[in-house]
Amino acid sequence: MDAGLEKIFEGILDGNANLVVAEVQKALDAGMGPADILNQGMIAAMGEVGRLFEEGEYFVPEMLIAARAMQKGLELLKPYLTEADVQSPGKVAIGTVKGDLHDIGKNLVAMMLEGAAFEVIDLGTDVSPERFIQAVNENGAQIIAMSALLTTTMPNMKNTIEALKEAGLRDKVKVMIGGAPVTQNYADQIGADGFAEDASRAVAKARSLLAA
Ligand code: B1M
Repeated sequence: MDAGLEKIFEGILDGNANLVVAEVQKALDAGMGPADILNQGMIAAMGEVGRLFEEGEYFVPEMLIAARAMQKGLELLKPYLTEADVQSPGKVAIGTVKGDLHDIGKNLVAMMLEGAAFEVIDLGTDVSPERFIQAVNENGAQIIAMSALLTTTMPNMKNTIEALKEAGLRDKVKVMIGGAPVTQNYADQIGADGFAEDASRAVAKARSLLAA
């Protein structure tokens, strides 16, 4: 791995936000592509954090400070992931489903959607089906985008789709889902309109859902 990327990777593992910000800036100044910094440095590091947690070497506090360091790096990267002068393809309400507090992946998807000129309503984490419904009724969201990182919270994606049906809104809005444990198969099972494996595919999926 490139030495700068290695420092970003290690900085996230150590939860050293200052180091991550400094090294992301250095990498950008050196002309490295933002997608490489993101994928090879930052997302790879969060994968390693997950592995260390599974092996009992990291506990929740270590995961938390690693996540904070990642968020700081992402803030710096955000403007570099934006496409200029593109007309808005539509409005997306995004949130992590009820019971789930993981927001790095969700923030990344929101960031990439904004970068592609979508109007994004970020509902945050622990979002109830009722809150998603409100975003359709009151904010005119055309896509509901749900993220889940826990197998125990994935059923709340299905619950939200059921709630949209009960509210008579299912035909008025597209539903897109994603998150580490989520699969295309699960999306088909619960009747979601789309699934995306990562943030850049999420942008392509959102575009195609609105074009359909
Ligand atoms: Co948590 N956690 N965590 N955690 N955490 C996982 C998810 C876990 C897999 C770790 C592990 O065991 N290896 C595990 C879940 C196991 C399971 O469900 N089977 C786990 C657990 C168990 C827990 C707790 C229960 C721990 C505890 O308290 N005992 C607890 C739950 C709290 C809760 O939510 N109620 C918990 C807490 C936390 C922290 C708060 C400490 C922290 C989150 C901080 C934050 O988000 N602000 C945290 C973290 C950091 C992780 C890991 C290490 C990293 C997640 C991450 O940010 N990845 C994670 C391990 C792992 O995933 N390897 C883990 C980087 C991010 C960029 O990827 O979110 O997958 P990801 O997003 C990707 C794609 O999935 C996709 O795009 C992104 C990439 O481009 N994507 C979408 C995401 N959403 C999308 C939506 C779309 C489309 C694509 O369309 C709408």
